[in-house]
Amino acid sequence: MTCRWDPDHLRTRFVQALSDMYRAEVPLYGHLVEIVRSVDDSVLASRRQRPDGDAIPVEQGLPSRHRLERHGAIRLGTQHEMRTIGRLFAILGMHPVGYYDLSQAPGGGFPLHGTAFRPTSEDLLRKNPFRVFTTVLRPDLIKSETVRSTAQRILRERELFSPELYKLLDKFESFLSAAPNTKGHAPAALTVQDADSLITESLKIFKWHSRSSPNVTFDTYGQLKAEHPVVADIVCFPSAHINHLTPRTLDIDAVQSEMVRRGLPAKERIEGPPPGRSCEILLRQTSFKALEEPVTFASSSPGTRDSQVDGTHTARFGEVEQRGAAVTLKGRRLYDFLLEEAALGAERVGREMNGGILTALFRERYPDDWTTLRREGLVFFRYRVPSQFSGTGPCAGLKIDDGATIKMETLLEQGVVECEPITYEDFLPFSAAGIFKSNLGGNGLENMTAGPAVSHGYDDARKELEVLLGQKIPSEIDLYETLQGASVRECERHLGLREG
Ligand code: OOG
Ligand code: NI
Repeated sequence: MTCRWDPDHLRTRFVQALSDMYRAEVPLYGHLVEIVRSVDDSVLASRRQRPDGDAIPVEQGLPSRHRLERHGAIRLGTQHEMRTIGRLFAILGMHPVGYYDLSQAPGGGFPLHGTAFRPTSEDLLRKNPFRVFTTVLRPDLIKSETVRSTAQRILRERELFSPELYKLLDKFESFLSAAPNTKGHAPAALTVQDADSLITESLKIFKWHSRSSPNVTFDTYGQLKAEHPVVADIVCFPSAHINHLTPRTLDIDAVQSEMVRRGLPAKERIEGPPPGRSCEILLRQTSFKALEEPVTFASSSPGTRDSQVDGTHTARFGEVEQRGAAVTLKGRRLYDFLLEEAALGAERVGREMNGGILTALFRERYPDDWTTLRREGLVFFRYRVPSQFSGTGPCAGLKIDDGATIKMETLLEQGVVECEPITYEDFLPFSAAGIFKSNLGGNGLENMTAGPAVSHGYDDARKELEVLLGQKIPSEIDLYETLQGASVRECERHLGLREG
């Protein structure tokens, strides 16, 4: 049977399969999902309304957008692995957006480049916003030369992808390039079986193996871990195990308390903006900490009869996120500045950054009503003309906020245009470093606190990842800017201000 070509449908199937696999592998994650559902049900019951359209079912038979997991994370070892993952994710409608420089985290950085593979258009995000925070090893940042060459040798011998997967990537890609205008109908060559196999073969890449790669002994694991736990995690296993999945919640503070109440090993603090704001911005995240799981390693003396050693590895956890509005560059700089101030304040009094300092700083410095956030250009908005005003424009040929003739503020005051904040769909480097830190533990990572998001060398590092990937990585802020701009143009058209 031929199959309907639909990356969104494939992405949804992929997330569901990944979620089922992860829940079976890490039962505690299933527990977290239950907590999120019960918290969200209570929030919805008390609000008696639907959150930004998210609780509306996407398609019959599919779970609502809100119920779908929002993101997962993987850590890769080589350029080949990164490029091949890029090919797979493109078929699922996910493309690299944003660069996260994880090498600059104060108190101990990570030898990693980071980006998020995600849907880029509003339409595709609405259908299923799933994204994967993807990091790749930067061997040049591994300090020990011996560890660097050992890591590179092991990775050269690793094959993450099955021969079937390579064939399927070729097949889907040739369909994509050969028949871009088939309006959803694949040529006979692309079958339902192909789509099923793509999911099955993909899951193999992200599956957990409780056995190290055959060429990794217990001692080698120890050496790599002593250099940096993330190096051991990336290099020593035969798969790129998914290390967490993350549902979105409507009340992350309630999820955090519930995790503690039920005895889950919750992370100490919620990453991101402080609690208690009326206007949620960016992203708040927390997790239960990674589990220590049994792993079998090859012994250091191959050839002996008992050539296996039982050990453990700590990598996999469960996370939860609460999303707010996307902020402009100005809004982001203010956020970064206040986070840094809070970290410095905490340092001065010799404590870890705690919620109190951050809350106080934000209360004082970060506006907390939508009108001020909009007027000060701190948050991105989507503008629209309510249907009763559509086509009523008296001033054909004019543009909003251009030449000061028609002000968006005036249109908003008159109710001719409405607006709503655009949801932030990306990640935060401070928060990501905090998540990494609490899930890798040990080895000099303890002192890590927040630091500047845009570090020295940020542009060079981003370019390095672009070369490695073989494609440009758009900035997330540019994408929101484009989205906001397109909504303003659309308003102009509806009001008859512009041709088109
Ligand atoms: C990725 C950690 C970052 C997030 O949500 O910020 C992350 C990892 O642990 O590999 O997922
Ligand atoms: Ni995450």
